[in-house]
Order: sequence, then C-alpha cells, then structure tokens
Amino acid sequence: MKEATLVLIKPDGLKKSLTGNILTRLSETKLDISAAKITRVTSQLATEHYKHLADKPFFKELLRYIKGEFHEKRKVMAMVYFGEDAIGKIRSIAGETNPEEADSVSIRGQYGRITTKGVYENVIHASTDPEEAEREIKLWFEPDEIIEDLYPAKDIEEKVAKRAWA
Ligand code: DAT
Ligand code: MG
Repeated sequence: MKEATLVLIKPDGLKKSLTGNILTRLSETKLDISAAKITRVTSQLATEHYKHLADKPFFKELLRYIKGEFHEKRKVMAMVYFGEDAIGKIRSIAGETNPEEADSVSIRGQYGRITTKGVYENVIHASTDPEEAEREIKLWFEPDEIIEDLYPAKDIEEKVAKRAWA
C-alpha cells in the first residue's frame, strides 16, 4: 500500500554536513519526495511533535536538541516521503532509536551518537506508523506544500498577517 511518512534531518545532521549523505541513503528506498523544506523549530512545534514523550526524564533535553540549541544550526530539514511501504522502508534504513544499538550500516548507526549528557543525537526522525505519520505530516506541512493529495483538505478564507517580498 502506498503511504506517506515524515522525515526530519535533525540539527546535528545539518551541522555535520550530512544532508547529502542522508538523502543519498534515503534514495535507496526509491520512494518519492512529496514535500521538503528547511524550517525553524519553535518550542510549540517541538513540544507538539514529541508530546507523547512529555513524561520522560529526557524530554527537556530532547526539545533543546530538536530546536537546535546544541548545534549552531537552529533548523531542521522536513520532508514527506511517499510510496509503497514508505514508513517501514524509511524506519528500516534509519535504524534503531538508540544510535549505539542501531545497525552500523543504518543512518543512525553510521552517523548518530549519544552525548555525555545522554542525549540521543540520532540525526533523523522517521514516523513509526500511519497514524503517527498523518499527525506529524499535518503538524509540519500545510496541504499546499505537499505534491500529493494525502489527506482530506478544505478551502478556507483567512486573513493572516504574513511577510511578503518588498
Ligand atoms: P524514534 O525517534 O526512533 O521514533 P522515540 O519516538 O521513542 O524514537 O523517541 C523520540 C526521540 O527521543 C528519539 O529519536 C531520541 C529520544 N530518545 C528516545 N529514547 C531515549 C532515551 N532513552 N534517552 C535519550 N533520548 C531518547
Ligand atoms: Mg518516534
């Protein structure tokens, strides 16, 4: 079944100039990239993204990490990969959560580390199941930023203050 999954290249991945290497590894899946952007991670976005981990002892440090506070690059690269078994294929190439336990040829095994403070710097995020993927994709992207019609969307009239080219 064709499905979509959210991938983030985390601040350590960007800081260590791993973007190209990671994209090359992900291209082994032969999946399509349906959306991509470089974006800042606000406290609100970080908290919402990791809300299921709010009771964990590492939660505060996790938020600081994803916001880029440990790296000079206060940004992440967010992407939607789409295709047959996209979630499983990306998770498999990403490797296990703990980068020290991840298969050494997986992305996390190759490039991740655990800091002396115990933060898992595992360079990428990947959704784990279709429900999580839908929640995360809707959190990180607007419907028009994605090239596929993944989920139902509606037209709304909204007057918002935004920046425009001067
Ligand atoms: P995953 O990112 O593999 O889906 P997760 O959703 O359980 O794993 O956790 C989200 C992130 O939180 C993970 O990428 C790294 C961090 N994390 C998880 N378990 C941790 C632990 N025991 N100690 C420190 N960080 C942890
Ligand atoms: Mg997870």
